[in-house]
Amino acid sequence: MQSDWGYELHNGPATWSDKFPAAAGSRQSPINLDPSVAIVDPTLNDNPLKWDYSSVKCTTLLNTGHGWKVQVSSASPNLDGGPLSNKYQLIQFHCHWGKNSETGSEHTVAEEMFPAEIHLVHWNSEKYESFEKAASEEDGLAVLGIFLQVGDEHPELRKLSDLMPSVRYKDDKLPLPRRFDPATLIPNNKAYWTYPGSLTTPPCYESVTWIVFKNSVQVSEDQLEAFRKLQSYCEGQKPPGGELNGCIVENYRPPLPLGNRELRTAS
Ligand code: 1SD
Ligand code: ZN
Repeated sequence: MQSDWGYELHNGPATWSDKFPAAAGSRQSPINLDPSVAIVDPTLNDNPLKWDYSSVKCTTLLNTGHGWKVQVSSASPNLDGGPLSNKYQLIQFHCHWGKNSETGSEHTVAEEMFPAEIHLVHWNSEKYESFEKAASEEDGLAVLGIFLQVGDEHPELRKLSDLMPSVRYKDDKLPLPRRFDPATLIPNNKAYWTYPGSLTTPPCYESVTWIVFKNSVQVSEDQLEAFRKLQSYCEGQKPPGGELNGCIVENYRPPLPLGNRELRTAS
């Protein structure tokens, strides 16, 4: 079955608020991260942002029809500090990318796009019972955003990019055969921007504390090409046509206004 939203003209970001009213709100994501409007808030370092994924198991690689996603099992919280007042737990990570390396990221930096952006999605497991309950609460989710830049191959990500042909079609999934460490997706320099925002896909709930790293990590053009070969329809079905012709590319939402929100950085 085709999803009722996507990234083409007829079902793309400009149409989402017809079916998902939150998409028209004033706390939406992504945004342009403009260094000249960021407020320097040294108190973000009073209790530094920290993560520990040592007990996390990355279980399944899935083609959602909108991208690839890795499902994670984790018994305890693994992210806290920085802008967060509670402890959060990793549930999944996924990626957004373009049709070529000129486009792809959701957040922009001084209006510049990166070729891709990874999202590590966490839920507030100290305050809420489940991801589902947390997903629509104002302090329910925390997402770490990481920009990908074209350069050297990312050796850990290769464990996923090599598997893309096995999840070519929507709903294809695969247990991950080798241990994957999500911490390798985070740049060595931990500087970040943070602001209150939303899911960047329907239902666009305004529930996310965004933490986007200033430094990017490198991936090879071949690794991005492997992502671009994924298809948005199920195996055996006819490609849906439309301008993307069933290819999962351009799966990013363009930036929305910051409005009267604060964009903060520690230094
Ligand atoms: O796009 C993802 C979506 O796939 C889903 O994972 C959601 C969390 O339920 O998060 C959004 S995003 O805001 O992390 N892009
Ligand atoms: Zn995302």
